Amino acid sequence: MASRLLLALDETDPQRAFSVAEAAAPYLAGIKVNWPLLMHGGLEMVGRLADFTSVICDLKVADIPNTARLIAEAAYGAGAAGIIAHAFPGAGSLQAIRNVAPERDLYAVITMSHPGGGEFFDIPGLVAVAREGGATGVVAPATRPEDIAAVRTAVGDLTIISPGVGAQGGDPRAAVAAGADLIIVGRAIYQADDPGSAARDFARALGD
Ligand code: BMP
Repeated sequence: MASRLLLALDETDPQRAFSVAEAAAPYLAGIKVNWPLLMHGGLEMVGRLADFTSVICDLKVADIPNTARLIAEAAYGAGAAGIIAHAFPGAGSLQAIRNVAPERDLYAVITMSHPGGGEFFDIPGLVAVAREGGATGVVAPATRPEDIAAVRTAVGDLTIISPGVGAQGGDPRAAVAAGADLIIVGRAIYQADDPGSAARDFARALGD
């Protein structure tokens, strides 16, 4: 069975990021990189990490369509298999990203995992934007499985990726039971004494 685990590689030391990626890669469906690593290691990190597994650029793009397109050209051009964008700027901004690389992935954030992170997010409305904008998947919080279930009902068969497991306290199995396809884990893996075994344990707990 394929892994359901995505590593959120928010490690800020590029060398350490590579060693974590190498150790964890056999247990992963992919690596998600966010601003902290990209700001320290540069966009070239994407292509280098893609040697281990597929890389999703979590840029949380939230801009007008033209700027969203320019960001997407840079990230897909660097080798990203997917990009994460906010849904709230609307379907036009998502479509601008999608049009850059229609064969790759685009994930839209529907609601967020931190305390209060659901306050200003309208789940059915943002799922409709994600679908109209051509998203291939959505982001929904493992800290609130009831929100994942609501997203699953609205989103049909799009992929749901769920952060909030480990350091934020979400239960990975409850998230999968509620409808998540892939679970995102960051600190609980890259800050572990042995990131390879931590990744293996999460992957196994998810049934892999
Ligand atoms: P950690 O497992 O260390 O809490 O990391 C979670 C990762 O998922 C971080 O990169 C964070 O920015 C991201 N994330 C999140 O935690 N909640 C959301 O709602 C959306 C995210 O992208």
